[in-house]
Amino acid sequence: MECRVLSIQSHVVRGYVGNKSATFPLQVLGFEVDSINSVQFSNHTGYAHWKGQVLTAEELNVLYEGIKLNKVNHYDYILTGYSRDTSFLEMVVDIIQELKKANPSLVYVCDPVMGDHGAMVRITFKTLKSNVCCCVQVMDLLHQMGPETVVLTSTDLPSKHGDQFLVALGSQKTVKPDGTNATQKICMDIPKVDAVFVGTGDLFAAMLLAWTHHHPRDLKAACERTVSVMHHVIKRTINYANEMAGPGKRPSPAQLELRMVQSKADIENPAIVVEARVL
Ligand code: PLP
Ligand code: PXL
Repeated sequence: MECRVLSIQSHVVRGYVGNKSATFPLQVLGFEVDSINSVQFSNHTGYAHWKGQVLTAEELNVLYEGIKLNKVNHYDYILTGYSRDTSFLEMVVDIIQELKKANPSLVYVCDPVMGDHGAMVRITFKTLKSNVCCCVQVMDLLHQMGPETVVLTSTDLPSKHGDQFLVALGSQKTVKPDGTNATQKICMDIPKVDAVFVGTGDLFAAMLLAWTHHHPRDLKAACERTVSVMHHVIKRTINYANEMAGPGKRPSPAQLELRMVQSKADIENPAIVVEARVL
């Protein structure tokens, strides 16, 4: 069965963030990807210079109207990431509501890009993220707001393997055959890599979409595959970046662009390198 994703994210000419980070890996895994570019920039904003254009809410609506007039507005998934303004997000909400009418089983995969929010949110969130009970409560609260699956990609929880590991948590609500609810909560210790990558959050969201599609009732399996893809791509990227930078030098943003094309085989069939624990 064909599976079609509408991905509304950034486009960059050079490098891999937003749609550039999501489209290729989803296509490699067999998904049809229709992409709307919320911005078109020369490169991501972590470089010394960046230039480009921003799609307005009205322009987004025009593109959607075209899709709708041709009656091809049938999607299985919608994926959104980094967005710059409220009116654009409000238009995204309108589109999701229309798409849900066309396909009630549409799944919305939302990357809220929490790290980019204001200092107040970040301070509050940092406190919450360092306590496992708080994290579990946050995930339950998010479930109550609608999402069946919640993943916290980077917490400040201490790992039992030491400070070289990042702890990620996930929670999935499913309905059992007898009609009652079940929740699977999982925890992962991910080896840290000492560099700042950009576009990894976008790749994570795309891979979570793909692997929850293939393992719809098994968050453990979906997260293990997602995190393993991340690990292989990041390892390949840091090895290449360090080689390009030379001994003792820190790689530049250009050298740290994700090695996406080179990671095709790992995306298709990731060797599992991180095992998730069921809580
Ligand atoms: N942390 C910070 C400080 C950020 O600015 C961002 C995104 O821009 C993130 C985290 C992204 O989080 P993740 O990639 O875990 O979704
Ligand atoms: O990965 C998030 C992202 C998305 N879009 C643009 C960005 C970034 C991160 O820097 O610059 C344009």
